[in-house]
Amino acid sequence: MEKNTHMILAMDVTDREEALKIAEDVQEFVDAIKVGYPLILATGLDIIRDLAEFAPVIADFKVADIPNTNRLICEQVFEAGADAVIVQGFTGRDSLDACIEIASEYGKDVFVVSEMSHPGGAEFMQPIAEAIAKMALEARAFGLVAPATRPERVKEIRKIIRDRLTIISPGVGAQGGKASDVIAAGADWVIVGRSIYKAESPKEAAREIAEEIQAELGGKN
Ligand code: O7E
Repeated sequence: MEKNTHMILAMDVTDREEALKIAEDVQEFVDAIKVGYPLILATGLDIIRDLAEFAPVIADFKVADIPNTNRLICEQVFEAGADAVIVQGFTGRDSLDACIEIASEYGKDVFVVSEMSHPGGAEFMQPIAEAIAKMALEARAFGLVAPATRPERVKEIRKIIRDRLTIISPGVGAQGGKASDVIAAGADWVIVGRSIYKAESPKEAAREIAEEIQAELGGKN
């Protein structure tokens, strides 16, 4: 995945035409589009290939099963045209290995969720986030998902993985996180959903966040 704009759009709309229109409008400001259950359940798996015309697609299925089932899910995801898949880390090393094995067969990437961005993410996931980060590092995942709502946690995760894995960070805008803060804390990409797709002009909203990120980086990317 290229790192130009440092932004990923979370496309959680449930209408195919709306999704395609937004993708076309904002493509210059995003490095990837994340799709998950809302859009795929509403429109079907083909939406992955349709959106891949505009940007690489990350399939957010938060895969969390036994190794064999994980393998079967990841095969379907990559056959459908996704460039990366998001998986949970709490199911353990064997389950993660199964996803990474299939991803490497297809030449694709795996992101592992360490700690989620909503308040409840601090209840059960935060205490195990560092262990998940270490496991993802050892298993050679491509990256981790860490919360933009808690930039200090992104910093902690960055210390563990150093520059060997990437970090994608949801929670900017609607959940209260600020793009420049989380980029400064060490995230490679912020994930933004509602602040873009619900804006009167998704394109202008995306432009504004992209400019905020570039100002933070000051040409460092
Ligand atoms: O709050 P929004 O509208 O900007 O959307 C955020 C998106 O990121 C949404 O799709 C949500 O499901 C996802 N997300 C979180 O908000 N918090 C998390 O901890 C994890 C995710 C997620 O996508 O996990 C994989 C990246």
